[in-house]
Amino acid sequence: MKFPFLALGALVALHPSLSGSQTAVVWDGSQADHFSHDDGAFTLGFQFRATSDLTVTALGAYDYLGDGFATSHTVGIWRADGGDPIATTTLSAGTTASLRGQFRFGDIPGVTLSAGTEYVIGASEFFGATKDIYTGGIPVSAFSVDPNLTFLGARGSGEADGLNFPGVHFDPGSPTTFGANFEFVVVPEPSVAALLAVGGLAGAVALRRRSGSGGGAVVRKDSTLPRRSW
Ligand SMILES: [Ca+2]
Repeated sequence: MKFPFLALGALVALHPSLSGSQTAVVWDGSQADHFSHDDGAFTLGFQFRATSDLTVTALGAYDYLGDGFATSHTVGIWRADGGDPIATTTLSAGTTASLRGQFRFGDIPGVTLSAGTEYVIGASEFFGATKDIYTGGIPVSAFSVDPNLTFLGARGSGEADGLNFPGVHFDPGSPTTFGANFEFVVVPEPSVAALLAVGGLAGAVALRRRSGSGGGAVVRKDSTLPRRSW
């Protein structure tokens, strides 16, 4: 009865949500036009539309030079029409938060975003020539966006301390600013979840059968045993 295990393994390998988190925006740090102005503090990020149901697993903020933060940054995700953030986390000053690419990330309990819905992400406390520097003027051709979301342009707010809804919205095709980022897993399609459940169940049955034939508990078919009434 090897099929369930093989099928389960194949599904794990094929389905991205089961093989680790994906990153919303991947940028190698190149082609930035500038790094900050002499002002701040800004909350900076971008607007996007989820094209699949996504579970956000970590929120991130850009770390200039990758050498740690001068100050803590709070990162939040809102629905694009505003209101209270639906998820936030604060990344400590220094190098505590994990550096992955150009951003440092902090894990959060999974928050699910719905396919077809627009959201805004922003990270606080980006300053000009002091403290933590943001980066700007990055052409959209210089970074890639995971296919499970659509990039809808940079968002920002300033000059105010703390996490603020980034109310200024830039054209999606114009050079962008970083900013914020996030990691996620794709919520499995119901059919995939059902296949996994079937595979897991079949595997459990096979295990029980194998353990039964190997000296485990054996059910006796003994007509003399009292019948249980329900
Ligand atoms: Ca830095």
